[in-house]
Amino acid sequence: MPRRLDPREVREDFPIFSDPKWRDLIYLDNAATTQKPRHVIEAIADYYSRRNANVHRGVYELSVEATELYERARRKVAEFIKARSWREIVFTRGTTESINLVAYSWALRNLKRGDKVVLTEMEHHSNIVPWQTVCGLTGASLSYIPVNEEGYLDLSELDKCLKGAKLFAFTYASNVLGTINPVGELVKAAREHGAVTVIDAAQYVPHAPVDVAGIGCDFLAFSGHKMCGPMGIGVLYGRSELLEEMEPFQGGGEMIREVRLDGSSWNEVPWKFEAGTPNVEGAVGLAAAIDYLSEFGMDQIRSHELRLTERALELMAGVPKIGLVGPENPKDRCGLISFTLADVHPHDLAEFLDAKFRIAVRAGHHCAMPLHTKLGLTATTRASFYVYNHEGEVEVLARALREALTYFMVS
Ligand code: 7TS
Repeated sequence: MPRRLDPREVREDFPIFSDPKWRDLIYLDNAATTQKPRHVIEAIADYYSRRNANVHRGVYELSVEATELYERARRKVAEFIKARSWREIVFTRGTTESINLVAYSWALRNLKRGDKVVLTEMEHHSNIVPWQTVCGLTGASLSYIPVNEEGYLDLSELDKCLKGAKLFAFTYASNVLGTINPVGELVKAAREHGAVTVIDAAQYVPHAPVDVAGIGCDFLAFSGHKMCGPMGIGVLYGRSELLEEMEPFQGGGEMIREVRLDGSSWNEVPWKFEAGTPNVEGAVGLAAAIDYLSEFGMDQIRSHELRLTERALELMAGVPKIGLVGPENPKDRCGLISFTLADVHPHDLAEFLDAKFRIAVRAGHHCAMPLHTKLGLTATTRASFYVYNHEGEVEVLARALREALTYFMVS
């Protein structure tokens, strides 16, 4: 039986919320990073207190134990996203590094002048810039699936857009619009055109069940720190066949089988892609985070966030002069809402919410400048939810926004 998700009880699992300074904090910046439960913090402390050694090299018991912890974490991740094998899981520093790995190890070596890379207009910079760099180096061209007025991808010309594409990279869920994209349909279309697919799942894996084998994508990236895990650890899922044929991303220790003065050969997948001493603490913390989220089950987490999003959209829609961004239907969104309020600058609004109501939200372009340009905005304010947020907090947010109108003398 999964543990019942009562957000007020969940909050007690997170030491930061019992710190006297932050007890009344309404933390609504979960799309940037989440807070960490005791379970994760203790797993990391335990690793350094009782298990710390370098991995894959020692023959002594402590190193063998550390290696087991690291590799067990990999198996847990594989199970969590339903990969066919743990060999398809590469540990990285985060989503950004995972995407760069594909850009440099796959795209740089497989693209040539005249080839086509397709992205969407709703991408985070980390799913734009690496492709711009690789296209610049190879002479491949870059095009974008447009976003429509309602905040969805305009798929009316999907087939035309994908014609001749070698690679199609897109986000599972937008960190600004909240839109959840129909990834199954996108992968299917890409496969029909023979394009390799890369999914940026930074805003989805933490919030709902994911089945990479079912989706059929070639690559999928996410970060540990957005799902209760520590910073500096992330995952690249890669389909075995592709990982096998790819060249390494970085060179150094760990990723080699043999080094001679006249050349080297590579270790097996996935270690071929993990040069140097890995982030063992990060992997251990990520495994603890998966255990923690699995207590509730990802279906329950999704339902909880959907309820909160529905309530927030309903309350926020009633605030005068608010401009809500993204799909109207909460079911098509992950648990985040970006908005504008009259002509109040998002940074001023975020400061007001923090100073007067202890509400932490993000303000700015959220590393999605092209999307903001498309929306005709320079910045938005964003509230994003997780397991410890409850309806009472959403109600305070809506009230605070009304008060902001008075404070900033919006007539
Ligand atoms: N892709 C998406 C969709 C994201 O939202 C983010 C981080 C990244 C990639 C990069 O993840 P990283 O862990 O490698 O940094 N997004 C945000 C955000 O929305 N606010 O702060 C970070």
